[in-house]
Amino acid sequence: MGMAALLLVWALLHCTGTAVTMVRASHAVYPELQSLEAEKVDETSRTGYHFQPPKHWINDPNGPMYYKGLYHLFYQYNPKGAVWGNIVWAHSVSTDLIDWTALAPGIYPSRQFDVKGCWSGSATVLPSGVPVVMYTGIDPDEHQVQNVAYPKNLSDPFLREWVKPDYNPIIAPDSGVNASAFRDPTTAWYGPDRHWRLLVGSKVGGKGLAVLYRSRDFRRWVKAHHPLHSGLTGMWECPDFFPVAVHGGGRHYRRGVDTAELHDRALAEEVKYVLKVSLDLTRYEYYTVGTYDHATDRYTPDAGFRDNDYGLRYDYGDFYASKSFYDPAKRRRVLWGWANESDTVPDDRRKGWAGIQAIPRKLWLSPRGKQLIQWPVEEVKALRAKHVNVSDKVVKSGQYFEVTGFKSVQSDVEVEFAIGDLSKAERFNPRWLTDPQALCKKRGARETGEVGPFGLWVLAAGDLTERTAVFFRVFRANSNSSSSRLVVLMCNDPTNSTFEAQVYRPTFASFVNVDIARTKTIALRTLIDHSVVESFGAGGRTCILTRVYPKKALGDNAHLFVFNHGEVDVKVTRLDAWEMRTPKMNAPAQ
Ligand code: DQQ
Repeated sequence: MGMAALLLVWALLHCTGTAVTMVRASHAVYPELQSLEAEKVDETSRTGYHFQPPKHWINDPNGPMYYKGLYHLFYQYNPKGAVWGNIVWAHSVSTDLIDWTALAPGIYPSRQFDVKGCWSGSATVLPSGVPVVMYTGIDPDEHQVQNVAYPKNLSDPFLREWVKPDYNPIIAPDSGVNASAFRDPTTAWYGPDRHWRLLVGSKVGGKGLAVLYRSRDFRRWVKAHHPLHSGLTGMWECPDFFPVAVHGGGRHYRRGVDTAELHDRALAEEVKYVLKVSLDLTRYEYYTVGTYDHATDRYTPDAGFRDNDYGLRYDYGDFYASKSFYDPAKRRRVLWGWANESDTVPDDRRKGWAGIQAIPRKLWLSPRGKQLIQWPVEEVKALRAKHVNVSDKVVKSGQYFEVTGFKSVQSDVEVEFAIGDLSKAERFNPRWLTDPQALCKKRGARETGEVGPFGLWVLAAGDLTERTAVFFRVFRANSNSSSSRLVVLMCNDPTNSTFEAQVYRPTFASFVNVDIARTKTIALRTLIDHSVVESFGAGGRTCILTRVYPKKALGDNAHLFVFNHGEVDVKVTRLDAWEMRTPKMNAPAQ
């Protein structure tokens, strides 16, 4: 059963007395709850340094951009309640991606072409420097149409007011398009033929589509004869298409490339392209890296990238509807993604809020071009406060220790493990290759092994009755041969994260693309923030975000441990952990 179906069943089981229907947006809809204002905000599990508004429901990040010294983040928001509905583009600004100021919603239903909702979309900064947002409006017939909006006052760096031209919608579903599956326009790019291009997510039957449109003037858009790409994975939401620098291209490969530079021929030699889609059916995303032919408008994933449900993901946990943008101030590509709650709808009503954004991540192509790498933006380090350190500490088989002297409930932890004897790694069954999540469930943190499980218990009660495990396990792909390959599994196991029985607690996992036989070490960075555990394995090669709701491991009662349930000893070569300060998180503008 897919994740969406599971969530629906789970919602039905746990929301007795609450009418639930699935609408075409694929978010669960609770008509009688969506306009019930939060009476109070329960702070118990609220995050400290992850992006969230003071109350109510949020989902997808929209139209991120940098303009006149400010980072802008819009996001899907219900101003009236803690469940999905009444969707507007809430708007926040920041000088550093850390401290955020809340402005009034930027885009909200006001015209026929968006009267029933302003859904996801993107920003494009035109060569003239004018930013445009393109978004999906829901019209009176509940058709999904694409609209543009321009800033009212270009000299206002806050871009507070947006004007929707009368000529909207600029793209309406034609007869060949499913009008209830036609949404989430991308940032536009400019081709050598002087045409703008953009993608709209859609589907035909079971096939997901990135429908391509072209325009000379950003006003009249014409559908191309073929989509940029498609796949048999159901509806494609929130497509994202952008260039990434390749290693050895002469410039620094970690730098970002602007979509607006796509037509630059010299640069074209030095870039690959990323196509990411969000799968409505499973609520997971996947991406491929490939080549894009400007002349034919064809995108071809490179060999080795699985172009289906088993494809690579930015994040193997709770991370959806993501969107990247090019940051000209630091010449980097930055990725935003929405992390939904894993608690129940009654919990969200009681809390008065639901949803956060993951920490913005810098994203680049790995040196060999085999995957993307992500790392929390460097600005996050400015939040680091009290620091503790552990070095060269051996964790013997079956042992664990607590990292003391700091408060870990809101912290940033970097640790490196050295493995004593890799020759003892357990045999890997090739059947596991396609389903690391099932493997993690089968071999959870409590299952002892040979090399691993070892890792962190975070948001743990002092007596360990509550704990979330982030850990590694190493396997040997071919038992007796000296040429056998080692397979590293990274897992997130929240099975024991809370006493609260109703909470959804999936294990999340993926394999980590590292040559551990050579390095003999593996690194982990985990951002812990009350109800979110956001982990970056092997320098950002594998990322897993999970939401957890401890009852006991709260505030000063939340502890951090290092554990080793493998037969083989591991050594913590270094562990650095910092308490994290709370930034200004969406205080209203004065
Ligand atoms: N959320 C938006 C849609 C998008 C979906 C509606 C993805 O535009 O397809 O809130 O989470």
